[in-house]
Amino acid sequence: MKNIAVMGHIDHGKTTLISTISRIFEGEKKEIYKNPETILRTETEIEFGGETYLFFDYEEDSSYEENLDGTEDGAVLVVAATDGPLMGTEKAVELCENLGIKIKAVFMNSCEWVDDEELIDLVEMDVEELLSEHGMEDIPFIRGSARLAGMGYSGWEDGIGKIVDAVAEHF
Ligand SMILES: Nc1nc2c(ncn2[C@@H]2O[C@H](COP(=O)(O)OP(=O)(O)OP(=O)(O)O)[C@@H](O)[C@H]2O)c(=O)[nH]1
Ligand SMILES: [Mg+2]
Repeated sequence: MKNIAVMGHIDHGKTTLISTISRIFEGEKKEIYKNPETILRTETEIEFGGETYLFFDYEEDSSYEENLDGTEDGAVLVVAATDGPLMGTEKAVELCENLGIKIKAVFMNSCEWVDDEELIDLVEMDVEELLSEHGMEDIPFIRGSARLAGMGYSGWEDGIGKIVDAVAEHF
């Protein structure tokens, strides 16, 4: 089993992406509660190419520092195309660098809100700059919409497949 942390700024769509991956790849989605009212972690286990992948995220920023230990097999960085990289994005990249977790793909989310592709180009350049400041190069960028893909809009489902492809590469 490969453990893949879904990371990024608050509200950039991490949990939505996990639900969508779960739906498209017929996974088993689970929520782990911190207390009766608060979800700590959402995860889904899927099969792809003869391997099992567990995608998971935490509900609060700080939980990543508390819960990741570097034994994870990779990460997906989620960045809302509408916002670009924010503080939580930077924290995620720093944590991956410090723990030696490889970011296997950057998912540019909420792209349905951005009509102009060139604006997404600019946001991607910001993310690339952030990654290269931390010595990370050549990470695939995938554009999409976790929400629309999750709702079954077929044009958007491809992006989700590309994330899983990128994660599965080079193991
Ligand atoms: N328009 C749009 N909204 C999205 C998309 N993906 C997620 N959202 C919305 O963005 C909000 C935050 O999504 P979450 O998946 O909860 O984000 P998160 O990163 O898990 O947030 P935290 O757990 O609080 O850090 C929700 O209202 C989602 O419905 C998308 O592709 N497009
Ligand atoms: Mg969440």
